[in-house]
Amino acid sequence: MLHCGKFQFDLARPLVMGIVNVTPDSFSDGGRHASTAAAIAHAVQLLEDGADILDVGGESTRPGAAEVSEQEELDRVLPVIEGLRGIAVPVSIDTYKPKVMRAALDAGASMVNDINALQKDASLEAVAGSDAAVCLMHKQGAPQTMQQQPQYRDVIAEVSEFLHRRIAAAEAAGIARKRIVIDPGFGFGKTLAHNLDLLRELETFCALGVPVLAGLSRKSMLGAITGRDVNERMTASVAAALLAVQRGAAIVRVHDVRETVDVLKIWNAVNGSNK
Ligand code: YH5
Repeated sequence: MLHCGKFQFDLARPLVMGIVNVTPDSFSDGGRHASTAAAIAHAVQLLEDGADILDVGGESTRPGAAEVSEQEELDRVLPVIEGLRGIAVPVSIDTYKPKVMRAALDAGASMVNDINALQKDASLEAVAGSDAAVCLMHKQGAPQTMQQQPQYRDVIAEVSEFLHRRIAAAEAAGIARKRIVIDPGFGFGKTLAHNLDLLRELETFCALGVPVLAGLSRKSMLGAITGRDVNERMTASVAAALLAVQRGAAIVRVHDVRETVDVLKIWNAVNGSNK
């Protein structure tokens, strides 16, 4: 069971979280109508494609990406979240900034996707004071430098221990277990070998007793394996999503919602669900 504001999922079948990136406006008129409208239109398309959750983000956390100011991030995401108010699925806010979390929750978001796993007290408080769900993700290092030299004694044990501690911290802050999702954070301070270990052993994280989210879509590890550029990784991405679901993922975070939904329909059919 996952409790997400006014929404509830029984998790009888895997869920697809569609990625909605709000890119900076390239027009120089000072307005934001174009980027806001484009993001809302993309979100509506992903809904039509079968997304169960929409993850709205205003700052890229790809390796090496520049940080965005709090005001800039708010200016990007708030009009989109407001524009999606009343949509049929939960809207998730992809941010590690507590003020952006609060503003997004006030504007109607039902989930917080925090790559920093609520390690800031103000983030814990922002989520605790709502009835939203939260995704607690593992990363090693900061996005700017995390891919320089990722090192682990035992990647599975270390990520698992971290997520276990963050579940405990969230529960201690008043966030009920039924609101918590965990994520090993593919690509966030991990080599290809680490990422493959995490995917192979995903069931270890499922054993922590809360739903597991897997974000593999278009990531560099798929490029490293296939030799394909970021815009040619759809097939590899849906294969990776299916493997994650097969190993127990409850939610997959993807760009290619339509294709992933088709693949998971096959998985659902074979696994006896008729939804
Ligand atoms: C995630 O795994 N990832 S942002 C690099 C790419 C393609 C995509 C080089 N936010 C996750 O999607 N939140 C991001 O090509 C996330 N889990 C959760 N919970 C990075 C991303 C990407 C990076």
